[in-house]
Parts: sequence; structure tokens; C-alpha cells
Amino acid sequence: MTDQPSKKEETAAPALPDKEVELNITTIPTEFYGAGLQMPVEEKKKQEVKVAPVAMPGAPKRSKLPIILVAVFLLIAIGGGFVYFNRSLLFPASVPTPAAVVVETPSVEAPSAPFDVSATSTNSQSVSLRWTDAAANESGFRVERHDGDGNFSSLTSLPPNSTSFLDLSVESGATYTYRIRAINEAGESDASDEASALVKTQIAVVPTRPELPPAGLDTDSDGLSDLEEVLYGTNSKSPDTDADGFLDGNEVFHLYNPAGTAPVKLLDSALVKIITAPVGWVLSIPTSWVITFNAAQGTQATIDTQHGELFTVAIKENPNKKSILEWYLAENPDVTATQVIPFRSKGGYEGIVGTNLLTTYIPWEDNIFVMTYELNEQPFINFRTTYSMMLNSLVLSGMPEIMLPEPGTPLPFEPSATPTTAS
Ligand SMILES: [Ca+2]
Ligand SMILES: [Ca+2]
Ligand SMILES: [Ca+2]
Repeated sequence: MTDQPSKKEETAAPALPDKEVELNITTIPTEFYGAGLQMPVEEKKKQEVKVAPVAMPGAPKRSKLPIILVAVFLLIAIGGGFVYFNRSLLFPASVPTPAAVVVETPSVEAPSAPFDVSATSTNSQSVSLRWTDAAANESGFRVERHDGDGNFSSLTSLPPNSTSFLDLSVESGATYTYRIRAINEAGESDASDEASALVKTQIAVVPTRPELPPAGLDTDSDGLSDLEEVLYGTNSKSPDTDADGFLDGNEVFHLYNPAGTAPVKLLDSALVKIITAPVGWVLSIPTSWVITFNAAQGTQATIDTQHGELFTVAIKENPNKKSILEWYLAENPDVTATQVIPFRSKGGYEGIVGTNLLTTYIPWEDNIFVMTYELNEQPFINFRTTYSMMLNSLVLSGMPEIMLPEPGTPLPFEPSATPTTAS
């Protein structure tokens, strides 16, 4: 095809015989005219298909760009569509299949039975079970308990790898027998060996008080032992020596003279003497007793009753001014707060009595005043009311006394202050 037909078309009438030639010419886009003019039509087609990306020398660049873009677009569209519609075939690994799970299922077997089962009871509310897990394929454990009639029943189910259980559904004093089974979807193991425990009784939980020797002989039951009656000049066979309506022991407890016909303070008689330690504590003690300061300033002292029994005084440091209970529990880590007995002196000092029942602790600024009744292996407690009398007379420097309407607290082993009048 040459210029001739096109020129012919422009100039000739529509009645020309070669109509096909005319149609071929009009299908060539005008953009290709430049290249098409320099080569035969056959060669041009070849070039478009095979060497399209190479720039033809002499061919204008803007004439090839649309074809490249169209070809690239078609390639992307066709390729992308192919990948999309065949994604399951092209990427089979990314699709999870249930086949892996199904393969393992048939290999599950019933788990092995636990062993080394033990049952212990350390209090009245529980039994502690322990065992060894012998299975690696259990889905859990079942604890079975003997209910007393010979039949085991299921008590609880536990998660895999459990090796202990605390049974809180027990009664004090009862015996329980246990066995354990491992379980999974294939079934359950044989039962473990059995283990039994006797639940502790409530009584065993209560902290035991120390066994103190009996009180010294008190012939007239007035709260003063016969030996104390000697100390205060009272009648060991008369509960109210001065016949003022108050028992002898009660008068001593409250620092009154039990032998005086009028209300006379012990201090105003010659029956007691005042001890003043340089460190600042003040006590009244029976006149015949002997005190020794074992450390400078009276931070340690011994009071000798002349009858074997002793009283000791010690000043302990409490630099952080802990509460007396806090201080005591820190010094005695085995003791619980409920074992400690509160104490209050007649002077209003509040302290505690230790678990031995014979030591009294009273906080004193950044110190603790400690007074202990040392029985010293004597067979009787002869001076219990006098112990209370001394504590009720206590004055601690820098801590004003607070006189309370109620009397002080009797010491745990000292019942004499309870009656207020002679019967
Ligand atoms: Ca008496
Ligand atoms: Ca008496
Ligand atoms: Ca009296």
C-alpha cells in the first residue's frame, strides 16, 4: 500500500473499484505514519511484536509509548487474574488443613496412674495431698475420697500436671482416705495407691500455756500467800486483817496497807521501799527484799526475794518506737499475736504479758521496760500479788502516770485482785 490509493481516495469519486485497499489504509493510526513511511508494512508488523522495547533509530519515541503501556497493562491484568483465580493451587502450603490433627488422634492412650500419694493433716481444717505425676498425656486428674462406708467418690477434678491438692471439706477428728487417677479422652488410669490422714482436732491447734507451779499456800484465801502475809505483817488466817472490808491481797494489789486500820498507802508504811534507777524507772518493793543493779544506770537489775525466787528488770532498746506488740512479735517470731496477753498497770501503763506468763513488757519511749518473775526452780509461786503490786507502783520517767478509774489488770496467774471486799 502506498500513497497512491490514499491520494486516489482524496481525489477520486466513491465509485472506485478497489474498496478493500481503501479500508486497509484507514485502519493505520496516524501516529504510525512516520515509521510506516520508512519501511514496508510487513517489516513494521514484525518490529512491533518482537522488538517493541528497543527504540528504533529514527522513529519518534512518543509514537511507541501507548503500545508498551497497553501491553504492560494487559500482562499485569492477565497475570494477576491468573494468580488470583488459581491462588489455592499456587499457594497450597498457606492453607491450613485439619489433616495434621486427624493423623495424631488414634495414638492417644489412657494415662499412667499417679504414684507416691501422701495425705497429711497439720490443722483441724484441711488435709494436704501430694503425688507424683507418671503420665505425659493426661488431660487432668481426679481426686477420689473414701467417705467412710468403703466407697470412693469423686472429690474434685484438677488440671494436667497437678501434683497436690488441699482438701478443705474435712471435719476435725475424722479420718479420710484418698486415691488419684489421671484422665484423658482415651479413658482413665488405674487408681493410685491409697493414702489416709486423720484430721487434727481443734484442741491441738490451741497454743499450749506453760505449766506453772501452783500458787504458794494461801491459808485464808485472801490473795496473799502465807509468805506474803509475813512481808506485809498481816494475819495469814484472817482474810481482812484490818477489818476494813477489803481483802488483804486486794489492798496490796492497790498499794494500800492491809494491816492499817485507816486507808494507809503502802508507801506511807515501812512495808515497802522505793527503788529509783538512774536510768529513770521507779519501783516499790518489799522492804526486806534486796535489789542489785547489774548494769550501769539500772538498765539491768535483780530483786532477790530472799526465798529463792527472783525478779529481774531489763531495759530493752526500741529505737524505732514500734508498738509493744510489734516489738514483741519481732523478737519472738514463733509467737502469734493471739498468744500475747494485754496488760495495764494501775498507773495506766499499757503493755503485754509474754507467752511464758511471767514476763511483762511495757513500752517506755524508745525503750521497753521488762520485768520477769524468775521462779528459779522453786516449787510454788509465792509472790504473785507482790509482782502485781510492784508493776502497779511503777513510774517511768518522762511518761506521766494516767490514773484510770478501773484498777490495773491482774497478771494471768494472779486471781487475787478480783474480789474487792471481804465476804
Ligand atoms: Ca492469805
Ligand atoms: Ca490474811
Ligand atoms: Ca483489809
